Amino acid sequence: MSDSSRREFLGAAALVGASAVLQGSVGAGVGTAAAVALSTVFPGAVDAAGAYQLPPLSYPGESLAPVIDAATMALHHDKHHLGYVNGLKAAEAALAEARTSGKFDLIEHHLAKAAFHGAGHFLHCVFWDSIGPAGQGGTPEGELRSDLDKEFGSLDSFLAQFSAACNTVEGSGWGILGYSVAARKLVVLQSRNHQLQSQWGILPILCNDVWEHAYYLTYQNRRGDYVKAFPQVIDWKRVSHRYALIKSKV
Ligand code: MN3
Repeated sequence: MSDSSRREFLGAAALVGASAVLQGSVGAGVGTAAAVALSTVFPGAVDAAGAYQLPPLSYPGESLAPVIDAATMALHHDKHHLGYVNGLKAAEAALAEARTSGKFDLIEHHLAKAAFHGAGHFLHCVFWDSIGPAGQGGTPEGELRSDLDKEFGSLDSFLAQFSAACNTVEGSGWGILGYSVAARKLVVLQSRNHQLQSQWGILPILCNDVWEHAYYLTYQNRRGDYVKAFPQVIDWKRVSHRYALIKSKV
């Protein structure tokens, strides 16, 4: 993929903030440097050669129970997320073909597909890297701890805002703790579906998937119960590490 088409895709996926991190590395094509840069923000999103991949989980799927049951983890990761990876690859291939044909209605169609599957792929990469074995996630560390205190007053106050975002997003969507590259501060926001983000220039640090497939087997329609239990599976060590890494680069 060329430099310009990759930037165009990132914009289409409403993840334009990532370009601040990626600039300077994607010019050489999709190589190791680009893969490393992309994986800083979206862990495991691409393999060493830069191809989109389903990132392997770094913990047993059953270790998040009872907050997230094993069957939900397996279906969510192995089926739902894989669908986004395959959908993104297919959309990009179709988009390249449509561009050479100059059929603008087709380009628009496949851009929408790329936005949907691409945003789904990238946010799920952050999601898997935000969670871990139940009750073992510790507390925010280092710069993340001090910045959460600065922006929200306390960890409890942040969690209250984050949970409210997760509970009130309409339909399917996400609650996201993000880093605003321009404002240089942490923000809580919502994203409906994947691609309808309420703010641009934000790099996701921690996110919770509140599509029904993320919790329905255990919680059925009780999204609030899932959201309330979710902090028990946040892996603060990994989230804090990613935040420090991102902040050092943008
Ligand atoms: Mn999902």
